[in-house]
Amino acid sequence: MGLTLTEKILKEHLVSGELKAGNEIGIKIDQTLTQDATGTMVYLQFESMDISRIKTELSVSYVDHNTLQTDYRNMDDHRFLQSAAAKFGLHFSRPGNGICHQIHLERFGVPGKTLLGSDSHTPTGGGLGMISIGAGGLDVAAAMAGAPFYLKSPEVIGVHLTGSLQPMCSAKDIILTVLQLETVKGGVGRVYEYYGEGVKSLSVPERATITNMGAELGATTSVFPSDDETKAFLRLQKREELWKELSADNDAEYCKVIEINLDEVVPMVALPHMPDNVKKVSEIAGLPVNQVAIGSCTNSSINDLGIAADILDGKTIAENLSLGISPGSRQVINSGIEAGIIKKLVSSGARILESACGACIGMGFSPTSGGVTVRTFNRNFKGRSGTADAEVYLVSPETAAATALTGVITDPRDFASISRKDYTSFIEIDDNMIIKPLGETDAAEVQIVRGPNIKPCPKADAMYEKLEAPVLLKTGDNITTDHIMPAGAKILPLRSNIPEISKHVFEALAPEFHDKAKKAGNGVIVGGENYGQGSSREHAALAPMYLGVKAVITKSFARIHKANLINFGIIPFTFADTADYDLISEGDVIVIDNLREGVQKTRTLKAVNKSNGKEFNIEHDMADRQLEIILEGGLLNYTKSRS
Ligand code: MIC
Ligand code: SF4
Repeated sequence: MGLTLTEKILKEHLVSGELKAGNEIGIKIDQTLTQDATGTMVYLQFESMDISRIKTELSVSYVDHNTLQTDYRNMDDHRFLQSAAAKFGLHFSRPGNGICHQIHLERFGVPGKTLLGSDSHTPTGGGLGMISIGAGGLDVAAAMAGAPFYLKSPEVIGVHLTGSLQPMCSAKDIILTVLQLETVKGGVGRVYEYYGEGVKSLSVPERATITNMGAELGATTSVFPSDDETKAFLRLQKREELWKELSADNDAEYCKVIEINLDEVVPMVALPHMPDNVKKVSEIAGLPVNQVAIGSCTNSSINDLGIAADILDGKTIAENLSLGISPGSRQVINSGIEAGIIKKLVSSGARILESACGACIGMGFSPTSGGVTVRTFNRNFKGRSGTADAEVYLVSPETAAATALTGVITDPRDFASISRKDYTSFIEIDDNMIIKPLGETDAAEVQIVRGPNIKPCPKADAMYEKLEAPVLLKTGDNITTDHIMPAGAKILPLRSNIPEISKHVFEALAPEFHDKAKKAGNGVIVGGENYGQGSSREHAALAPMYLGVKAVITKSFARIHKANLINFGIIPFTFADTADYDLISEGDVIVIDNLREGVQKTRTLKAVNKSNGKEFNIEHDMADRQLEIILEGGLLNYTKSRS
């Protein structure tokens, strides 16, 4: 039987385990990326591993999230990251250079390689034919130290593309269509592999839009073949020598195949407050809009901005709204200036924001109270825009631009019929904002710069013999890491300071959480399905651990968050019978008598709700390696005790 492309790349990087869906495998990681909001913890953790230099082929530290700099803290983090990169042998992408995923695609991604990133949208690299996976920071630190990355061997879903996109329809509409079919938890434990005739009609940045937002499926990653389009993209980036052809075997078997005829794809929109709450744009056309934002790591290539500019050309945006543009990289800005795209955008009334995450993560450009904002981004979780009661709609650049002109949600096909032009000939390569790694001797002299807001990463306790702890919070389904550990302009500057950031855990959902946890000294969280979806931020495990959370019991978990919980010594249990979720209320005391012995001996443990006397079974599916990690109180303790 032939192999899928995913299997081929995984096989080539396999270090341990058997490539059989569900088994734990270890893979060699060729490249890593971090961004500043997760990066400070990564390098603090790497530093505590006492390894002088990274062991990967290439690692890049980007600054793109915390660039608002309302006080000293963000820039202190940037300086820490720059000095850590110099010390440990990384490339450093300076603030202003752009968003990590866009730059990595342009300047560093290589077909057939593995990339691990401390950001959930690392799968953007799948557009180039890489296996690119998002993970918690500690896993990325371990990979930089030369350790394999461990994951459940995924099932591979085939997405068979035929036909080609019609004018005013775009790659964003393809991934929104997939999200409508598969939902935000449909991809857990799976890789989405795109293939078929339709692939040829999509450029690498269009493919990257699809693999980027594949993160919203909960998928391990998404991947495209490496073909002539990939070669052309690498040629433009003056990196053609790194190209190689890659595809699945003709007789490869997928666990399921999704058929998409691109001729039939129409403009789609994700409604508040989930990326899978998808409808056709035509179904909600006419809804008044207060704000439009174009850009982010999902849709900010030169041709994305180009089509928006061509739609807006010579016109003025509607009076009732404001339009913001966040270009993906300096390369995009510069080529946009050369191509006249930026002039068209500015003339239409657009506000050019920094080439950074910005509005996508509530770092500025927050919408009006109760406002409707239409964005080309990838997440529309409640409150993420920085305005608690805003309604965020996710669309393509075509729909966003047409909407900006009419002031109401508009099907771009009703507005005009403009085909995407190819502006890539305006691209010029300039890496002067990427600082190259120092040689070993010079690196040894570097002193790491640490501002007063940078505090050490706390460690968890080894696992207790018995657990007796109150339920600090009971949540519903699809809780995101934005709910657990919010971002935004106020909280993001605290990412290097766990004692301070922990004051904001569950702030919007349960403002009393921090005080309650502190008072109780230990605790349990009870959750529904797909608990911890979204961002890879390990702070969503680290800060609850700091507050004494010992276990999370849910109906099911999202992949990255579950791994983060284990890395920080919190046990992820699921209900053996999901109906038992109803037996528990907030404030009840849960007792697990033989916790330490139990998790080692069996996958199913008995728990008692001391408050109502009811017994129920809970399960774990930790691999042996993960069990050892959890018994020792997390990956840092585990790594230390073995070095
Ligand atoms: C996001 O899009 O949610 C983020 C902000 O990029 C996060 C990383 C973080 O929280 O720092 C992600 O996607 O992992
Ligand atoms: Fe940045 Fe938004 Fe992309 Fe996350 S999703 S990396 S916040 S642009």
